[in-house]
Amino acid sequence: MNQDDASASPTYAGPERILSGVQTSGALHLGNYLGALVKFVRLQDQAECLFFLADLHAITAWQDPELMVPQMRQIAAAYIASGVDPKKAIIFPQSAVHEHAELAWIFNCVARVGWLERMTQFKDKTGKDREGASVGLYDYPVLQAADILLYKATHVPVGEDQKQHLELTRDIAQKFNNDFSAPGFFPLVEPVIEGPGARVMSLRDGLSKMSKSDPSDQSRINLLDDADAIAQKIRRAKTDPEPLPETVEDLKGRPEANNLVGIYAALAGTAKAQVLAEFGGKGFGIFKPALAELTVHKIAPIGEEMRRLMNEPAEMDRILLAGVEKAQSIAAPILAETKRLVGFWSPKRNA
Ligand code: AQP
Repeated sequence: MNQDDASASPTYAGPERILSGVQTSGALHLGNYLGALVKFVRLQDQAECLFFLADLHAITAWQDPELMVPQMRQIAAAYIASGVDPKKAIIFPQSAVHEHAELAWIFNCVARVGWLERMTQFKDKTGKDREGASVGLYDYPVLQAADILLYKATHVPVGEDQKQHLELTRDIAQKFNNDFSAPGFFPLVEPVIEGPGARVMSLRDGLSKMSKSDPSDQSRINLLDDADAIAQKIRRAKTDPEPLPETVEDLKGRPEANNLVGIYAALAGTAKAQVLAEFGGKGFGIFKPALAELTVHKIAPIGEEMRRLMNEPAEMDRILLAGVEKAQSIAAPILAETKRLVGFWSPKRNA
């Protein structure tokens, strides 16, 4: 990343800052790892990074109160076990920084209902039960905009499914800047979405996203799966009867093959074409064991390290508390300035 990347917002003159988060709504899977966590690790050396634990987002669907803290610590453990270094990046639970919810309310009054009506993730997640969904689930992308703009983040590493939400964040920033005559106050955020891990699909259906909420555990590789479970899920992954093609073009119309080749490429840090140069013409009887070996090699140690960290809650909480303090020191002045622009009373200013 270089300074030119910030040119998406020509009048924003602040520093580059990277922010992302993962919902604390269940065990993380390979899609979260490849779509988000590996990018966190890469980006932590390039700019100031904030990686939060999205517990306010998690409660848009029912969460057992007893499990909220263990689930949050589990996601923090996943960040650290994947290579996020708390000395380099700020890691914190979203709900511990109250400014997120406060800015979200202001943005609720900036965003338009028509914008939210177009969000496809809400439609995908609610299906036919729109009436029974929480208002929070509908409003989720506005809270996401607040998460990002509270820190004036310029870049957000996410999977492809979040692209539309980031466009909404840009719309909110632009409308706020215009409405309150504050050009460049909020930056126009850039998504960081690239590579074969940007959209990992279910192991049972190459047309559906790998997801925590899929009722079938066989559809995903969890970061806490042990080596045997990982190998077994890959062995049982849905495929077609043809051998792998020689070219990426020929993966079209073969969603399961395309997904497995994409997973291999993402884990190996290479391109699909490279994978096909090695495995093109070979059957899944050869490819699946190679993929299983690579996945076990990359993922099983992360699960082991997560288990170790989850057994050290005091150490985890020390990291999280330090993260909250750092996050709040950035967020509080930005929220105060936002409130001043909106015209709210402040004891310091209006005395
Ligand atoms: N299948 C995926 N492929 C690539 N990236 C993915 N992400 C999620 N699924 C995939 C990315 O992981 C980050 C954290 O996601 P999240 O947990 O905050 O929300 P989500 O996108 O709703 O994740 P899930 O697993 O699909 O959860 P449920 O089932 O609860 O909806 C994001 O960067 C996301 O892009």
